[in-house]
Amino acid sequence: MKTRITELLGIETPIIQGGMAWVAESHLAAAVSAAGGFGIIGSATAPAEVVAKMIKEIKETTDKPFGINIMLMSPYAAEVAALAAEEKVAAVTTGAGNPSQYMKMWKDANVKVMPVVASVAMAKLLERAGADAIIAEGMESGGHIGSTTTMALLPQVVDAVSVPVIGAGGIGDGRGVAAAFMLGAEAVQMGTRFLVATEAITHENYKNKVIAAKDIDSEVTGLSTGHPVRLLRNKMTREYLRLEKEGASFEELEQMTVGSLRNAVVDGDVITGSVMAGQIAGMIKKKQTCKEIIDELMAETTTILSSAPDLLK
Ligand code: TUI
Repeated sequence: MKTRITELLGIETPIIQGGMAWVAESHLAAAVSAAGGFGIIGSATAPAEVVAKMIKEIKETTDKPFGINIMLMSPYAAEVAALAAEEKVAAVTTGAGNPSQYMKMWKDANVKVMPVVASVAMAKLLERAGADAIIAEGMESGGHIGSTTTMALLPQVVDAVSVPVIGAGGIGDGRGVAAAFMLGAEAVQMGTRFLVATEAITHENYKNKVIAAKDIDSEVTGLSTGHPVRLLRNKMTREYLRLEKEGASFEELEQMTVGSLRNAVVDGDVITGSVMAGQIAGMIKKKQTCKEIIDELMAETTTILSSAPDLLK
């Protein structure tokens, strides 16, 4: 498939891996890029030196293009943003905020900029600021989310901007990829499907919890504090939601989750840790390599798109 996004990034398949905190390190990103997609290092709250090491590792593994996700709430966002420009990575994606202040630095270094947005207003603002593409992420996603679904958000963002749009949130297989294309997307970004990839360093307990999840097994915490986060239900989410209902303060709630994502991803604590995952977790049944995932997605997508005219018969 050839779209403005595959051309912009120099990739073979329009599949971008989400920049998942703690999960999206060099092994996963390299495997996705090597398989023809676009791998992304999720810098999350890591300092620049840690991200620099991951960039070095990925460059030693593959010559294919890859990107860096910058989580704008990180205390290290500015130094990682500068590192992305110095290293001239193919593209940066940003999340959880407005990256306008870094835009000139990235453009000057010829780094493509693809901010994640959860609203039309932010998409328009960032197109004006120079974004090369927009990632429209619906609330079906895992982690930090907005409040609109992919089905509703994606076509509205496509109508509002002229740069190419990438659909994200709730896409788990080729049916979801084809649907995103029908809504006007020129690529998709997927996180949850890659959480369980063979190459992902995600702890086996975490992978097994995603595989065991059913359709209704995610919860959204933090709605009362303005920081909504989607995770799979466990002891931590039950306790968090109970405290939230009782009117606990932001600080008290924050205290509960400090280090909890690392505890789940790295140490496998899926009981009191944060098991971030999207609503399509219920569709994920097995662990596969990134190449198997990408090949399967593209085979399903092309079958669906080429049989679409049958619907008119
Ligand atoms: O960023 C994400 N997903 C994430 S970041 C993350 S790390 C984290 N860890 C613990 C607690 C909270 C976060 C886990 N998952 N997705 C991209 C995304 N960006 N979704 C929504 C947005 C967004 C929201 C508001 C983008 C821009 C925005 O603008 C608000 C403003 O006016 O600045």
